[in-house]
Amino acid sequence: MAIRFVTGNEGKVREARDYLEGVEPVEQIEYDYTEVQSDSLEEIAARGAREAFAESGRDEPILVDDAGLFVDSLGGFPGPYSAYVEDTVGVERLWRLASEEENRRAQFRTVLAYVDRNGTETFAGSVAGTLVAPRGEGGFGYDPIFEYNGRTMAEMSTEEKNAISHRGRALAEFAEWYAGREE
Ligand code: ITT
Ligand code: NA
Repeated sequence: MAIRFVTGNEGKVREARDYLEGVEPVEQIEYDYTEVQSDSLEEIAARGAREAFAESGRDEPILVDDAGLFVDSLGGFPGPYSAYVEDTVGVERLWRLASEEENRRAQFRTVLAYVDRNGTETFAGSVAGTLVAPRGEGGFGYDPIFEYNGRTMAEMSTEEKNAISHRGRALAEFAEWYAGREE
């Protein structure tokens, strides 16, 4: 059964489709679930997915992805507030702020929440990298300033990014569980 991915972010959909090709079709739907004020990506994703599943009144599985960039020198900021910070401050200015610190380490983290009639499952993925001045045209969001093994995530194809990214790792966990689940 097609998985309905609740997100307004085309980049997330592209990555999920690329990863889950041959597993299950991914359909993007827009639903404005309540984004609870929480420091926990897990809680935000799980509550959003449950709400979307219940509100839809349909027996079709729902997937939600809540992600963030956690900058070491900024005490994990912007973390769960990454979308808000991208919209207000912007990626370039966040880089300038981080560049004033000697420690340029950061993590991307994501939690995928999957809900169907049997309940909720969550899958987390993270990747550590280094913040750099923006480079590359691919990816989305903070990808141009996040370097992993010499390349920014915006310098990688979708497949290359999925092979090492937070989302790719969470999708791998999800796909493994999904293949073995009992319906
Ligand atoms: P939805 O909530 O509609 O899924 P969103 O873009 O608002 O989309 P989040 O709430 O998860 O997503 O916000 C995460 C923020 O981190 C947002 O600014 C994204 O652009 C950014 N982000 C998430 N995953 C990323 C990735 O793989 N690479 C770069 N930036 C990413
Ligand atoms: Na969001």
